[in-house]
Amino acid sequence: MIDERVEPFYDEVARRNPGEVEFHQAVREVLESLGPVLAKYPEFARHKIIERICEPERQVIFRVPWRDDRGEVQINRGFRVEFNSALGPYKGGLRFHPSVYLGTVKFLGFEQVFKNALTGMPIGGAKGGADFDPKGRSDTEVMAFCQSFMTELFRHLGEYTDVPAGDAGVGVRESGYLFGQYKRVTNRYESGVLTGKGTDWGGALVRTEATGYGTAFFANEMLKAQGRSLDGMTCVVSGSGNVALYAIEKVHHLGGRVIACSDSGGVVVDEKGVDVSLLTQVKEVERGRLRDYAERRPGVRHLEGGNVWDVPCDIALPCATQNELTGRDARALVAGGCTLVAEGANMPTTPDGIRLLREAGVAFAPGKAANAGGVATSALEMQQNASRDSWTFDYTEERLADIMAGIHALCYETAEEFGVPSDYVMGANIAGFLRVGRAMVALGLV
Ligand code: NDP
Ligand code: 2IT
Repeated sequence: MIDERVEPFYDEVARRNPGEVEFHQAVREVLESLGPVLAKYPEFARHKIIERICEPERQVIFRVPWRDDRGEVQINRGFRVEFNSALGPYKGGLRFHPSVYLGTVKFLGFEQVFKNALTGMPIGGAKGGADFDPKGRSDTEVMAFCQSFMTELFRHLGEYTDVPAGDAGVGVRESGYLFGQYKRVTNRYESGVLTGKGTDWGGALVRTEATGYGTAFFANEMLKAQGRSLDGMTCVVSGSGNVALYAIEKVHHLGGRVIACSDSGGVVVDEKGVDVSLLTQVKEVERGRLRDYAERRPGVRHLEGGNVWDVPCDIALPCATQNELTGRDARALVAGGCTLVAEGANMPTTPDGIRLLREAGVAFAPGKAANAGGVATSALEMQQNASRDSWTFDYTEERLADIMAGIHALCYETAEEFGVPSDYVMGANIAGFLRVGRAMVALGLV
């Protein structure tokens, strides 16, 4: 339930941002945690921190014209929402997907502010993207789109200003075309302006793996706090993109077994444990479908249009997209014996889903804590670029594991301090808010 102290702030956000339902949802979830914070620290109300934190510092919307392989002109819409820079330069990914609109980018940017604060690194929050669909597009078309997108976006970026990275639909290929165009139009080899770069041209080792690895580390920390471990656990992961792939790999390293994953076409059930190298070949190298994975691996079932949450498991990691795990799915997970959910995607669980999981006693970690390993490793990439250095895989992975353990401890301890033990939603929202809010008070009315 939303506290009566914060209800008016929510109503105002809904009124000022009509139709942006995902943004309303993300704001509501954070505000629901803040009643006790306002009671304990009246200075936040005096400085109107809640009203200010819900209003992006800057929003850019632009036309992206480009020509496809048939010579036809295409027009897309590009976005960058620079949400908050109290803790550092704006930082957050770019998403290319046909469903992207202002409400998507604002919800992601808002989440990013708190997530980045939880990492403890000097990064503000932002998000961007376009309603461009890379599926079925040739390399030439993707390059034409990226170059046009950056021809506008570059003027808003800079290693001390705003530092994008990838998100759904934007991987190392797109980052290359984006960085190349930035370099060309600015005449600067400014490595730190973009993270998730290729490791041959300034990218950090482990950044590609970091979000998925970090989510598995976080789930393991939650289990440790309960005196358990991933060893011998069965796990279900939604999606089969960047985050899903490396979450699966790390769950296997930590002794668990991922028996199902999905894409927008369906589900594969692979009781022996998903074969990560075959999945990488099919999804990343060939840009194929999960159906193709099932065809090449004996004994694997492909359920066209199936629901991954119907597969009984101990642990569920939603790693595909927002609102993909509903109340109905939460009931199915509980009925199947699931005791832990950690979000690799951003806001994958609906409010109803979260409520049902918590009522059933399922340990639940929100994305802003559990998937923060991606952006944290982006900040490590910025550090390496700034010092013209590059670290080894093992050293960087150790740093990532430490950062995830630190975020877990911060959420856990904050929940205890506010009298809601083991509530990672409250712990993450309150700890993130306190870091950003305190910096905003210190920096004055800007
Ligand atoms: P990718 O584009 O690499 O992969 C997305 C995956 O999700 C694909 O397998 C896609 O299937 C699948 N998917 C999309 N919609 C659905 C759906 N409705 N049902 C089932 N599967 C679906 O994206 P990422 O892995 O990078 O991102 C996934 C999530 O993680 C997003 O919420 C993103 O914001 C979040 N995230 C990403 C980070 C990163 O570093 N990349 C960092 C932190 C969070 P298909 O191929 O069929 O489209
Ligand atoms: O949602 C996210 O945290 C990301 N897509 C990664 C952002 C980043 O800047 O690495």
